[in-house]
Amino acid sequence: MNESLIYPGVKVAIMGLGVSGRAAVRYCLHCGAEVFVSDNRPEQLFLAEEGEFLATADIKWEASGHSRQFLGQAELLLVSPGVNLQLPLLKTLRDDGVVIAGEFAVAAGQIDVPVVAVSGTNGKTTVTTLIGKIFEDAGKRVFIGGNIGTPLYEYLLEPEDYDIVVAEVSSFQLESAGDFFPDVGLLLNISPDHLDRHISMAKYVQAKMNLFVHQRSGTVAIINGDDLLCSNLPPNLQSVVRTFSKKDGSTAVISDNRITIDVDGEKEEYIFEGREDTDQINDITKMNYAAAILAVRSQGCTHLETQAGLNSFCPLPHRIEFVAEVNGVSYYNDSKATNTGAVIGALSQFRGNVILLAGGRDKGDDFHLLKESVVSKVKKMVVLGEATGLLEDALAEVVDISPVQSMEDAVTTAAGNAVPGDVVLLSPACASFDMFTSYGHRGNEFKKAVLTLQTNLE
Ligand code: UMA
Repeated sequence: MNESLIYPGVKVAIMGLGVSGRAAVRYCLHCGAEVFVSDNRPEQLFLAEEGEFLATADIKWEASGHSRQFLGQAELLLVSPGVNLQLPLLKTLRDDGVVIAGEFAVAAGQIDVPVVAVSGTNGKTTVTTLIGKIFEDAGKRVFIGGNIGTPLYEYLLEPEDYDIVVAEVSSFQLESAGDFFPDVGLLLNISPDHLDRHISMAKYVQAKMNLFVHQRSGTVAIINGDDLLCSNLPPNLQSVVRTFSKKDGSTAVISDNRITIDVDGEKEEYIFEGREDTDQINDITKMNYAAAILAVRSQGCTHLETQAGLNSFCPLPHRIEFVAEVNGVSYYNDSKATNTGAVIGALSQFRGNVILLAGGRDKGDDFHLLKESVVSKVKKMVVLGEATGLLEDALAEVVDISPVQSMEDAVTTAAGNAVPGDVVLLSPACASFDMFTSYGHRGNEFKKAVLTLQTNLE
């Protein structure tokens, strides 16, 4: 354990009072710190949304923006994941001597059990959940947290005894993670995402590599051996590197319906089955499973425990999720695909004849990256939301595109253009916040529209 950054009397400012910020406040107060909260929501909205929480916490606060005067009172500034570290104010505060840190820098150093941390552009939540489940089924007491939704501070606030922590960690969290290092770090894949925040791919990759930079000897780095960006590891790595890949010679090798791993020279096999209309259990899922297998096997789970956990794992909703077959057309909800890499991955799982529903809020992605997959798999696109124009600019020359105003329209337009054997796939390549509260909300609205269509046609 590291020395705690939070101790009695230390002045801590918390920037952003969301899920992470509220847990940070509770943890800092628990440790006896003096707490200042600063949030950029207009004061009225801030009070309406946070009034109840503020009434329970003895803190000073400012809203409607962040000021040097208020934040400068602190010795330590805890930034929420959504705070852009490039804000000029943060540089000023740093120059003023304020130490800036995030959830992982503060909390992970205080965790006294092994930490398995999962990052990557796509698949993080699935792999975090799967690893947690395998450990739990094997009898371990597991804390699952981080970007998945339960801030790591909660681990420190809960009196329960855990055996292991499994944390999902985003590039935002890795930017402010200080010298955090996981006992096992997994990097599943890297493709363009959040470029509105990271500005360049180089900076995004650099943030992801923070997962490994501070690892010590005896720790493990698990990376996607088929992803060049993941393989470009930082120099002087202290951890043992294990790879999962479709190539022979990797620690975990993925082939048709099995994953073979190398355990000290011995081969160990894991076998799967899946739906027939995608390529059995899809390749993306197999890569995720391979990463999870390497992680749990490195932390004491047996072959049998691992296979049992995999067998009983139910894939999470909104990820290439089969919804229904209506008039011979299969409908899939992949609302979690909020970047081009995820859409390319999803399309690769279908043989063709896809009607693709896409659009939403652009995150700085380059939609031209979809061209090749769209040409080979997509017969028509239906687009909605703020990114409609950008999608049309990038793809109208290679595919017929119909813009629509609502999810219901999207589904009926897709249905009107589909023939038996086609696949209608919601895989948006964008965030959902222009029209929905979350990707889950968007996926549920899609499913609702498909089920309405089914009812109307029956
Ligand atoms: N805020 C400010 N100033 C800023 C930015 C934000 O005051 O400059 C305020 C806003 O009023 C906002 C509040 O901060 O209401 C929320 O902060 P936040 O955006 O950091 O979000 P949290 O609610 O604290 O949730 C964060 C993660 N959110 C983001 O990274 C955007 C959650 O990941 C995570 O589950 C949670 O901490 C616990 O660790 C969500 C996410 O979308 C699921 N992550 C991205 C992804 O998965 O792609 C990275």
